[in-house]
Amino acid sequence: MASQYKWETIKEFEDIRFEYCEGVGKITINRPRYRNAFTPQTVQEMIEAMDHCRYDENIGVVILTGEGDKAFCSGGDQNVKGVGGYVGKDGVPRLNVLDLQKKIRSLPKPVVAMVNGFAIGGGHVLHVVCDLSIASENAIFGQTGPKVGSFDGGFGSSYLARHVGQKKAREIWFLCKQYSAQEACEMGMVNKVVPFEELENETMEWCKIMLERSPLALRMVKAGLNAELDGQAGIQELAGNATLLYYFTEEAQEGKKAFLEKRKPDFSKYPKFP
Ligand code: S0N
Repeated sequence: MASQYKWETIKEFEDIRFEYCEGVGKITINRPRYRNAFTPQTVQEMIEAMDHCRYDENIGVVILTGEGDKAFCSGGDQNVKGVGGYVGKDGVPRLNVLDLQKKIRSLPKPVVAMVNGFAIGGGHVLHVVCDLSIASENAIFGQTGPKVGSFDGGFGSSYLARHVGQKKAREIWFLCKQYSAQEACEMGMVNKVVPFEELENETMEWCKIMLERSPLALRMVKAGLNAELDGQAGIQELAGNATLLYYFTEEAQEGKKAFLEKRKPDFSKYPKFP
């Protein structure tokens, strides 16, 4: 896909490309030889890039995608799957993709899955946890767990069911069938389907619109939508955002000032809204 955007490398990695353009951070899984399957190292690199996106004030929206026109991501690399998880270069088995899922979910900025081919297994779960999914017409979606000796009973099941409903989520997991981009869109787990050549342009158009919106409003609404499903962890995030906003008020400043000035705080002048 020829890009009309001038992507600048933020940091060099082995398994991913991490780039920036016009307020957007783009993370591309760069293992096309394995249909962009992830190893513990790939995941670790994505975690580092997501963390960068969190702290970089120039980045307002993040795109997650895969290299080439064959796959977004085909899940865990079966070549390094050992007993107890995916074995990294250090010989330790891990399932660190769960940490990546949590990073995507709690990043206080929208994350868009730009699905350019197969989104399968743990790769399917990655698009599920992204805030929005834009797919090319050649994209194919599905879970393989019960066929290949794995499953994701966390976000990969419960959050998927929120998108497509319980019956359909069970079908996706129990039968391990593959679905076209159009079917995925009709099910409610993809926002838009476009020809492959238009995928990046369309995704960037969506990103540009979000970049024009209030970042705090986007942050709060993402936290609110997550909170309903994420129990105490979701409430913690939403409440943390409320605290952030409270810190901006004079009323909160008065509490701190009074402590430092060794006097009683005077909150009497602050409004008690109905
Ligand atoms: C993606 C598929 C459908 C593509 O088929 P296609 O186009 O016919 O290509 P192939 O010839 O099959 O593949 C080309 C080459 O790429 C290699 N390859 C493909 N996928 C993988 C992979 N996942 N790991 C390693 N190699 C892969 C092929 O082997 C082939 O190589 P050569 O040329 O040497 O033969 C098709 O490839 C496919 O079905 N792939 C496997 C999909 C799969 O089952 N993935 C693993 C699913 N499991 C997980 O992701 C585990 C993690 C997980 O589920 C989980 C568990 C708990 C909590 C969270 C998670 C989570 O991940 O979220």
